[in-house]
Amino acid sequence: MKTVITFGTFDVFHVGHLNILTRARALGDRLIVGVSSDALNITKKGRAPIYSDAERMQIIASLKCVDGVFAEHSLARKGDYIREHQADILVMGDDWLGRFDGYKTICEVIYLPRTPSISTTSIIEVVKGS
Ligand code: C2G
Repeated sequence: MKTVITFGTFDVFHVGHLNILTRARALGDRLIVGVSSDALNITKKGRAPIYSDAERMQIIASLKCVDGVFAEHSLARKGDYIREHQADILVMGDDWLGRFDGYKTICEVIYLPRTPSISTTSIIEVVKGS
């Protein structure tokens, strides 16, 4: 039984998010997703996400490819989350390439290519401009 773990904000859920989650799940037998909390986003990006963490977790938990979700409160606690969920593989998009190599001592670390031409930021820009 191989457990895959991944992390993200997944704000204004789009097909790029779905693609990485589907591909992450295909690398193992179960997929656990750490959804970053609103407070973490305010620290990390200087603004709250459009959707609250409760809503983002509800969306992610409803996906066929996802077996469990939890709130990610701190970027620095990734090692604890990996151990708590007994993850064998950490998957991240390649915008994070190399950033999590330190966890290779406790699990396999795989970076998957991002889906081109779509992002939460670009969706927000289009909606704002309309
Ligand atoms: N992603 C993707 N293709 C896109 C957009 C996003 O593959 N077009 C991936 C990202 O690479 C990431 C995941 O979807 O692996 C979630 O993206 P974000 O919501 O932007 O997550 P981020 O804010 O980078 O949070 O601990 C790490 C953070 O919580 C990651």
